[in-house]
Amino acid sequence: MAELILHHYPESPFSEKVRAIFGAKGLSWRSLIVPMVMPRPATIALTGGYRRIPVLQVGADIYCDTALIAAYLDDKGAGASLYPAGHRLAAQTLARWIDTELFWTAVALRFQPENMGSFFTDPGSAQAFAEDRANFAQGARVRMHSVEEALALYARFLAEMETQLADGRRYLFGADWSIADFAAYHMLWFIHAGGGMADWLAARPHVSAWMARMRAFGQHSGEVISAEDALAIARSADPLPVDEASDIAAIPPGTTVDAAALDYGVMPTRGTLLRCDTDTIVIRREHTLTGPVNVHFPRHGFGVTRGD
Ligand SMILES: N[C@@H](CCC(=O)N[C@@H](CS)C(=O)NCC(=O)O)C(=O)O
Repeated sequence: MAELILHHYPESPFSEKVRAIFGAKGLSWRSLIVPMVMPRPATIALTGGYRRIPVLQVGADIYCDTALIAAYLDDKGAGASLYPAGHRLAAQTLARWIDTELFWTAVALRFQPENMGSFFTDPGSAQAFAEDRANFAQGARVRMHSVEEALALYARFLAEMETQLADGRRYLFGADWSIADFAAYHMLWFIHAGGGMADWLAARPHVSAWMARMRAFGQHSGEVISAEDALAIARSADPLPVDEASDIAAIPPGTTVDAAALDYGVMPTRGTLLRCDTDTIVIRREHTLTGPVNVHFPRHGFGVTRGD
């Protein structure tokens, strides 16, 4: 397997999910730090437009969205599957709910003035962030949560977690971790990174002990790689072979398509469709900086339309 290169930034919660999976599975990885705001020329050359973070690069294959990144990593490294046979449906469904609904609660809570910690180093970076995210939000179809709604939803979620963990289990669904643990972890990590809600965790000993276990996984940092080296790796690699197929009769393999997230960060990636099935959408594209690359998206939460 080619090296795992994560395009990410330290403050990004979804990146923390992947960093924790790397740590839990004992995977070595390389760290390409991108700025918290655009532009990110190397990463965009590789994805072809998709701008959400993180992105996992493995040679000339680019995996977008942590749901797909986690699925890709599942059979790599050590330890239990992220999708345990007895809890596969429940764990994935909970992870999806956390990554969508609970995310907007986390955003509302983390950006409270008393809970922001050192998220912004200076007023200039706050202004640049606000402008960048206004651009990012164009075309989004999501409902933001008010602080009141977020406080109530988070209190309820923590209470349910505390009850679930009260029998002494190590992880949400038992003795082994699942994707739901990593999804819950990155959201709590984000909410509590500012330090303003520490008493919420202190009041819940089972959640606190679980959080300490999960936090330990995120401590393993990757070896730094430059954007130039990551691009050179893509250029010198061939994308993995793909069995061409499409379950959309009107969009067969070979069609020029746009693939994009359906909720937010909807900037599309244009390329040639290689595969579209219930799991993934795979697009071939080419850029002078990267050579041919295959860009992979999960099917759930993404759409593909004709691009010509
Ligand atoms: N469903 C996506 C969500 C990714 C996401 O929202 N990432 C945030 C950062 S944690 C983002 O891209 N924000 C805008 C940006 O960084 O440009 C995933 O699981 O990867």
